[in-house]
Amino acid sequence: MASSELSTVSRRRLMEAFGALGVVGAAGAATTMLANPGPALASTTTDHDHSAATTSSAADDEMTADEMDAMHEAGVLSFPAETAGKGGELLEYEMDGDVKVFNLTCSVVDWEYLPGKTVDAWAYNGVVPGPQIRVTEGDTVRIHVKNELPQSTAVHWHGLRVPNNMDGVPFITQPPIKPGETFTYEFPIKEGNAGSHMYHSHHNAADQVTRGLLGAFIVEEKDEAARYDVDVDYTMVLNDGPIGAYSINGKSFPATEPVVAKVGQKVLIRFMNEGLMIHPMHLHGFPMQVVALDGYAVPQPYWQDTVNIAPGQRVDCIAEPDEPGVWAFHCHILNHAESKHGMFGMVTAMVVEE
Ligand SMILES: [Cu+2]
Repeated sequence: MASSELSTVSRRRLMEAFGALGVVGAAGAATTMLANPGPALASTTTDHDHSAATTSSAADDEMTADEMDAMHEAGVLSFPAETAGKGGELLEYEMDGDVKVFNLTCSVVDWEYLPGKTVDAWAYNGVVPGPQIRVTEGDTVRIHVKNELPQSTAVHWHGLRVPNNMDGVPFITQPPIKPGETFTYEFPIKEGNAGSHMYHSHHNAADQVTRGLLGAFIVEEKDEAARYDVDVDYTMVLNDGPIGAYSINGKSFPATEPVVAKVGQKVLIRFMNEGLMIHPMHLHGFPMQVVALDGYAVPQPYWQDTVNIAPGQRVDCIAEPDEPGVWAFHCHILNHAESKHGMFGMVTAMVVEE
């Protein structure tokens, strides 16, 4: 399903759900929202850029309850708000003999993380997160990394068991990839290294990664019977920093994408934290079974409704929704998710249909 199609369909479903719940307070609001979806609403009725959201001001303190409610409502009703650009789509490759050949170009792009709000993101192939690399144990990959940034860079394959000289750390395992240069990584994907991994800059990384040089690198088991048996396979890359302060897959609420599932389905969430802070992700409605940490199956899966993901960690969880509805799904460090102006940042929803 194309992303724009998903976004449109989900907005209609959400409006139906909100209507059924009596959430739409102002008379005719639902009709208005449907006629004038997301972006215009979000940019004209309220300011969802909460980069400094945790600070209070006299103006905030003077807000009436109705004014505050109106800002909260406008944010929710514009979800999922449309923005340009979608990261994390599968990266295509070409075969050279038995080798899967990928191309990544690092450059600075205008990235719209909220309707009408853009930031100079540092991106792989123009998107945040970078495109998802998905391969199989036993493959050999070759990845050409072209640097069009104003700084040097290098790519670390986080969680992958690569030969030392492919590890992507300037001055430890390779020279930095200078502006204008291309560096080629090539390594076999070892058996036993299946799981949810990542790739990101390992040069001036606190800056380069949080600006957007990050992506998912997923390795499937060679044995198909050993792979996850799920209906939805969703990767959720968390980040904090220049892109809207707090983001999920490169977007801030209400421009985040809902996870859509049906009652009874198994929903795999691959949490990945590329930010500088911990993010305890809380799913309303039902717990998630933690099945793997950093790509390795846990000896005994366990249930949580709030899954803490530290920087660098990946946590694979399977939820089995049993109640339909729109279920909030957010970081539970509450000032990563909500201010007086409404929800923002690290917030999305799981939309469960009958
Ligand atoms: Cu958080």
